[in-house]
Amino acid sequence: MTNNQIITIERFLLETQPDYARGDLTALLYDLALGAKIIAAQTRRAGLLDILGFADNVNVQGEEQRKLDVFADDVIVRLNDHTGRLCAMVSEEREDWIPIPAKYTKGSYVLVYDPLDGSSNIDTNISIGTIFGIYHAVDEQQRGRLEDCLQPGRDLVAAGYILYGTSTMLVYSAGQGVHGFTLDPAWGEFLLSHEGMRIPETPTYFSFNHAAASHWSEEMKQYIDWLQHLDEPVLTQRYIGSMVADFHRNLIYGGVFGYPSDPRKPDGKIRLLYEAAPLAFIAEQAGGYGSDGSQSLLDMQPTHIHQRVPVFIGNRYLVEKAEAFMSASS
Ligand code: AFP
Repeated sequence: MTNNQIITIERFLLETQPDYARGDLTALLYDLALGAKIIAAQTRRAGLLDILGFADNVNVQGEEQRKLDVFADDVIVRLNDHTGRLCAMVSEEREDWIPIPAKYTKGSYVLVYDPLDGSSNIDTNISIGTIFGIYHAVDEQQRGRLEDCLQPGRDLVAAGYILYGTSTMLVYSAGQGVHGFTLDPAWGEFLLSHEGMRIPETPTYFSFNHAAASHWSEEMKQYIDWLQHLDEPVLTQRYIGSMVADFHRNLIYGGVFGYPSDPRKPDGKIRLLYEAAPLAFIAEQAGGYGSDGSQSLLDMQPTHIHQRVPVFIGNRYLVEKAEAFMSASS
């Protein structure tokens, strides 16, 4: 931990990033931290401002878009489209990938993000989050193309999430461990609070939406039964319905979060590019693992920016056990 030192995210990034990453990548992460502060401030006021309720449009997933989703998406684009650090972006809220306007210098990174995951929880005051992943452009000479956006999680340069909970936390990894920062609302600074995060070897939770149980495959039901009957350790069940919050709790206490496929949702619900892959990257950096039930989420080549994928993520042995059960169905 921090030895009682007060370390801001800015100082941590400047001092811990390797030399090659101290330019654009560090600045990009710092801009995302600024975006987190702006979104957190608006989230905190959601009950006060006329910000609750639905925007007029429906997003590409066919879901009703909450106004706060639109706000968060807009903040991230406006913070990043003109900095000369990115050549493309992908947002859950936009049908197509986002090119950098021709009037701005283009950079060599690609930002993929879900601006506000778990947004159906906003009006009940439950934790929500932002998820992001950062890639290098496939070809830095080009101006940004779809293929720069469609990269497997294994090629992520950095990934992270912001949790808007009882406090606001930013958790990220640039491939050298996972580090967490808590926003001090009085100072407006993210302070290092969780250095070198690791999933505890002994898990505590499993997190699945059991409302779908009657639609699960036999193998899936057997896996849940196995989780429910573990003796050592005995696991307990927690499910928020806001993946960042579920993932974060299981990162701190150990466990497995899953959103499997079923006949109604053959590919599950979670999006590969800007939800599953970034969280799988964090999980691996913290000693855990993310899988679609048969392979690492990080090894999957996305074919579509909004592709969905079944997800099992958390302690490695719990996720590998899911793979073992699921392999019986193939
Ligand atoms: P929303 O952003 O529409 O609230 O969806 C959030 C989410 O993709 C993910 O954060 C949750 O884990 C999952 O959906 C919950 O879905 P169910 O309500 O079907 O369990």
